[in-house]
Amino acid sequence: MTGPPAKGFRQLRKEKALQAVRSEIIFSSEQEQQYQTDGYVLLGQVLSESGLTEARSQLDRMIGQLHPDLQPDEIFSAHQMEPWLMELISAPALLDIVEKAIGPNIVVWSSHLICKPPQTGRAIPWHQDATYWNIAGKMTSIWLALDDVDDGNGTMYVLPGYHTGKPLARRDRTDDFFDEEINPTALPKDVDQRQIGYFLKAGQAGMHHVMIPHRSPVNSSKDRWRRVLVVRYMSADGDMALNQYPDYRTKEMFDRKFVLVRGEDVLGRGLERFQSNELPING
Ligand SMILES: O=C(O)CCC(=O)C(=O)O
Repeated sequence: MTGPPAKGFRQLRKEKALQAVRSEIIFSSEQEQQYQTDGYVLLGQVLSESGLTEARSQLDRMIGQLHPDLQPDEIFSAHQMEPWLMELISAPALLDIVEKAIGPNIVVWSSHLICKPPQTGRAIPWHQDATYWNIAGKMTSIWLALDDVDDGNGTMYVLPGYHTGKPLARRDRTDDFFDEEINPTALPKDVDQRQIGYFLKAGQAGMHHVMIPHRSPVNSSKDRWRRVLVVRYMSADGDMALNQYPDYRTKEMFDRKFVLVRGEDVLGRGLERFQSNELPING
């Protein structure tokens, strides 16, 4: 049983005059510079009020359908089966920002809904994404809060300026979810002072570089969820690396699909193309 088919924002838009991603997000040259220098940048309010309400309700439906063996922080690449998510992550206003980071030919490489329930939401140790993924090429992640997030409910922390050097030394962990972490001796001694927390309101987002060290604590709050969508975008000429993920509803494995959401399939790989229909409501 997987429940009724999910609708896309496209269909919901017709029904409810919905525009999920605000078309007037500003991404200034100072923000672009900050991304280059620090390896992350905050983007302000990305979702419209109606977009946030709709995304939360879709996500709650999905969490209700979650396979009992999976945790709510293990919903991988659900945009491949959830049209609303595919449309959200390919909204032109978001891609305009992603383009500043990785160029004009953009593939959705994966997405991850990392939802931490109150009291039980897990920590993620310091790590650099690229060292896990066996990829090469320009890549960036949009981190979108669907709840207000802070230290208490397990937000993310980044270590600015550490995305340009060699990968930091790692050590093994005995944990299925995260089997490696940056060795604490490779982090600066004053990491607690240097780290920057994403203390965001629901609907706000940040963008982080694939090599920036980052982590998140447990959700220690009594009753606040931490629901976050992370989307990984890669330049269409990148080295993409095959992978499989469990379907969040059935645990059946499916192949990661590389979806071209802007620009050209420059290496002629036969990438599937998806074009968002999201336009301003009055457009
Ligand atoms: O959101 C988090 O808790 C961590 C996110 C993360 O590890 C990532 O975006 O790569």
